[in-house]
Amino acid sequence: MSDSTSEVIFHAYPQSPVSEKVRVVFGIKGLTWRNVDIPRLPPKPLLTALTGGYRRTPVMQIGADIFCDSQCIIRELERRFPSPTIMPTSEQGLMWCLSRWTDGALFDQTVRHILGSAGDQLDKDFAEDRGRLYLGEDWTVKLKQANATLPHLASQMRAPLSWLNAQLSDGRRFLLGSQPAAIDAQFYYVVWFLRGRWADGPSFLAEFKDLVRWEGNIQDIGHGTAIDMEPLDAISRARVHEPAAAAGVAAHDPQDLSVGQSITVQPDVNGGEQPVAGKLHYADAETVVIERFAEDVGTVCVHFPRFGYRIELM
Ligand SMILES: N[C@@H](CCC(=O)N[C@@H](CS)C(=O)NCC(=O)O)C(=O)O
Repeated sequence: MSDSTSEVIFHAYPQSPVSEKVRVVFGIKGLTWRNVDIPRLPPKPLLTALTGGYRRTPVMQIGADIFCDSQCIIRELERRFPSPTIMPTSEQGLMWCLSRWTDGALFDQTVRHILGSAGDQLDKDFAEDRGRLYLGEDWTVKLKQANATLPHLASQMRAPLSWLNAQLSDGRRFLLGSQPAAIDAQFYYVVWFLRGRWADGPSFLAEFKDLVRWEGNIQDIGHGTAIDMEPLDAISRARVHEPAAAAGVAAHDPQDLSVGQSITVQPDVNGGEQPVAGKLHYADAETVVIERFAEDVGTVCVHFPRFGYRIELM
């Protein structure tokens, strides 16, 4: 078990598909981690105290460093716990590019499919929150459209599933061969979401025999070892530590950023989300880190991916 400086604290709720992706990575790496349960719906004051306003799930904390977005979380896990690797082949660059598609277009399509198929059965508050977050201001119209075009949405899902099934049809255990990789987790969570939350998911997926075998192989990996933690203990943990993130801006920054600038960071989509404000601490092609101070958490560094996020100068 790691000490309190390096212990991985994971803020999530069990039904969250994006969190399932990270839990699979915990499993591949055989990690012991602390699980903080967060609410499924805002407000989430004990989470946003740490992030400065970012409300999505999951968030990872290590001491006073807060990692937002599974892209950033997975990269940090690979950096801190390189063995066993989640990049077992030489195609790392291509795998990161492909994962931007699984987490972007493919995940969005799955969300539309699942929300659309649930239609009027969705809890009102949940529909309002997720509708606005994922479908935009005219979410009620988009939800009705999705509900009216479910066979089309299923056809859009069937093509990538058939490609995955073909990839696995030589009997390999995982997408890249005998070793599980990040890309397995990055596809698996979408399939997990579809199977678990779309009433027709299990019968739809039954067509893809090798894919179903692969789902079993991923489930066998497990989630590592989770030990529950109280949200207030996570906040105290941040307060008693200093952030470990390095400071600096890598060369060729397209926004000409510099350390200490006042900036905001937010997902680059129209989700109605609160930007996170603070001082720029670090930026390179993949990552941006904001430093912020608040009474309850002290000084924290909040890490975001650069891809998919918008930085604005204040
Ligand atoms: N790009 C983000 C997406 C995160 C995301 O949209 N997560 C969903 C849950 S699986 C979410 O935040 N839903 C709203 C919420 O939990 O408040 C990531 O990879 O972490």
